[in-house]
Amino acid sequence: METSHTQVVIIGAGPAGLLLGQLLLKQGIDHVIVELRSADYVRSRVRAGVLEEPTVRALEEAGVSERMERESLPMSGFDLMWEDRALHIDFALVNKITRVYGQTKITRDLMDARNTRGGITHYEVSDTQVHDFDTARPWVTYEKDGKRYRIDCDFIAGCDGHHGVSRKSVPREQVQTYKYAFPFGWLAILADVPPISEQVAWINHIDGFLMCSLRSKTRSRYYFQVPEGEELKHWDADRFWAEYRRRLPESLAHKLVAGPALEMSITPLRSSVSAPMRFGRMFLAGDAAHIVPPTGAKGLNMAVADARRLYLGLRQYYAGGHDLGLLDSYSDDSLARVWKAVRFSWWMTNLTHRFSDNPFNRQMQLAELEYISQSVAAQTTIAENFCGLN
Ligand code: RFL
Repeated sequence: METSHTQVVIIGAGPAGLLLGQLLLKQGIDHVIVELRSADYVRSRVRAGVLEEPTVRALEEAGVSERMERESLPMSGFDLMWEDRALHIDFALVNKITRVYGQTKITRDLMDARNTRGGITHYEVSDTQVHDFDTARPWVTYEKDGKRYRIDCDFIAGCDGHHGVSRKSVPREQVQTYKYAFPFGWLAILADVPPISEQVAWINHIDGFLMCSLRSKTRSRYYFQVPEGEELKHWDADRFWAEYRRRLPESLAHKLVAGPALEMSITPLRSSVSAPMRFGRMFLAGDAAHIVPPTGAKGLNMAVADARRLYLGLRQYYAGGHDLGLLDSYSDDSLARVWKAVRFSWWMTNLTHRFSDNPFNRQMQLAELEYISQSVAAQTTIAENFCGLN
């Protein structure tokens, strides 16, 4: 087995791992990323697209904001629609804006910057294992091209997503996982058609939620609610457009431009939080520690916030005195923020989706939407949560 040493091993080259790597590179902290998939696969994965202000700032700090500043679209609010009603939630209420910029582009910007600076990433590894993370000398092993490798390190950053190996390697009695599964999912389409509107819209339709989103002025991302267990093989682009148009409010339906699907997927809506987020010398960040339904546009932003907090802890440690202060508080501080984002995502999902045939539930939603439309305080709360809490 070939053995090497570094300061930090990052498992996973998603946004959390790549951003952490980029911040460590800038700080001159030695590290290696190991990634299950190929570079091409990681580069082309389609997912999130709304960036909160702290995420924009973190990308600036990492030195990867140039293209984002040029190509992202400012999002100064969003539309909440139900029946024949439309309410604009204006982020000016909290004096903030967010930005629309695809996760695919962030990934590409981070990978390009990493290549330029000569950061080491081992793609297409298999059988990643974490060892002795409860001691001061953790190590990671993996296989690549039929050969086994060992990397000794000071810290392990588990940035390997919801199905990764880091969290699963922790003895069961040391981790508590809080889970909630919504009884539905989202069917998504990505298409090179002009968006219905530059305002992202969350629409409560009696037959189920739909969202109009966008990635640029020429690329649209649309979703609607489908029952739990729905299979992608039953859907093609034509069927998607027909159902989407049927659920759209009249004011938007006539603007819908259909086109071939670049990508279609079904995402189950779930929340899961694992606590703590630190196990000795191994730290979990991003989806490895928590997932949320995409309704609140939080998943990517939470991954970025964790990665930055972990970076601050590692920077303090390597600043000279091996001070563990910020690393010791990483889990508690992160979870305090995580739970608020989980709550907001859960609440937005409850407000906008069809849950049952019981008409009482719909009346509760309509009453809440009516209240929000009349209350600046309620709209401010939504804007404050959407733009990101610390
Ligand atoms: P990622 O992006 O899942 O990256 C984890 C990386 O770890 C790798 N990996 C391993 N590497 C080495 N060894 C192993 N054993 C490994 N196991 C896994 C994986 O290949 C991968 O490259 O986690 P990260 O970095 O924490 O980033 C989180 C975000 O990607 C995620 O929260 C969001 O994309 C969630 N999400 C959305 N969030 C939003 O805010 N808005 C959205 O519209 C939105 N849409 C989505 C989404 C997530 C989706 N997935 C995961 C089902 C749509 C989809 C389809």
